[in-house]
Amino acid sequence: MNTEIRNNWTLDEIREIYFSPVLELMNRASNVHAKYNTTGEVQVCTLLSVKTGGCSEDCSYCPQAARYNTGVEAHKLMTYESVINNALDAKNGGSTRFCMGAAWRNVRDNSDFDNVIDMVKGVNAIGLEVCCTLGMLTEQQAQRLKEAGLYAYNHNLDTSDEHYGEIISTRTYKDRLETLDNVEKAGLSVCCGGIIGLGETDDDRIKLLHTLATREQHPESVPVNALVSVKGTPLEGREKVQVWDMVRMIATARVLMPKAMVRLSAGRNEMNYEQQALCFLAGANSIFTGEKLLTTPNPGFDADKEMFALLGLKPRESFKAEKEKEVALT
Ligand code: SAM
Ligand code: DTB
Ligand code: SF4
Repeated sequence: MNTEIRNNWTLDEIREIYFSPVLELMNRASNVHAKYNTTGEVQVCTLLSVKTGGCSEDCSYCPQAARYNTGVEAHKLMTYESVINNALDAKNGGSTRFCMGAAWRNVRDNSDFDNVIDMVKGVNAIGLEVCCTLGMLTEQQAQRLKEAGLYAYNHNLDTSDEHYGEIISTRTYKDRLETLDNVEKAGLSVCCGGIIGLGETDDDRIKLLHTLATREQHPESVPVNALVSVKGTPLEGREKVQVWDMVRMIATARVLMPKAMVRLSAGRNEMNYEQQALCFLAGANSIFTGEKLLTTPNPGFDADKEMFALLGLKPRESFKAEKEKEVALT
């Protein structure tokens, strides 16, 4: 089996992988995972919404868009102290990556951004890998985040270019791709994935994976989210994503992007341990833990500790990729 790292996948090749019988697909993904990564090792990340609600965008899945009545109130940016306290709790709970999210369309060069820069410095000083997801960015803003010690930037493409307009009208796919380029130019790791359950076809999922897997550099991490269908959003009442769809998406991502951290992201609250185990077998090696994602419920540290013990999973240490690079150079 050919398991070299490739950036020239064709849509047909991806279709063949995606549509293969699910157990064969899982087996293939497991083999790729074992070749490139430490199986059974899972990165534990914590999310914190540092600026919640009141967003001007119209992302139809999002409880934080100001135009939908979802019950999520708009808040100001959190204080430095409370962010640092949350980061310390996350570290004590076993997290190694801390991701700060803001309900912004894009970053502006104002005092809020100055404060986020300080938060990045503070969380970095605690020894956590720091990630931010703040909306669209210029190259200069990405550079400032990098200088402050940011490790990764999350910016999802969500779905295919073709389906994007059905989900969001206030920005384009091209806008998202530009931010990803700016993030890369600043030397930050890219965290980029999508959501399933948005009414997309299998081909939309395949096209999203194609866009990610044919980037010159595969994203360092690829979050696979199942839609959390929130009351008041246009996607309220959507059918729950089937676990086999998650498995297919995760396994295909693993085969295409062998070294990426494939993150079993939103949707875990509706999954039992057995279903999550299938996702780990399919090559997922990262989760968000803590009782909340940004605004919706998520399994807490204790439930995840129990699952780790039950499945024999081990949390991945922080900055592991960097440490391995250093060892290789000495
Ligand atoms: N405002 C920034 C942006 O849109 O890039 C950052 C925060 S935004 C909430 C981060 C990501 O969360 C979105 O790109 C989307 O992929 C995911 N997300 C938001 N609402 C979701 C939901 N209801 N279900 C699953 N994923 C969701
Ligand atoms: C990602 O791909 N999923 C996370 C993180 N990146 C920022 C966010 C999920 C949000 C789910 C809805 C909510 O909690 O508001
Ligand atoms: Fe705003 Fe981000 Fe939510 Fe879209 S996903 S409405 S940009 S917070």
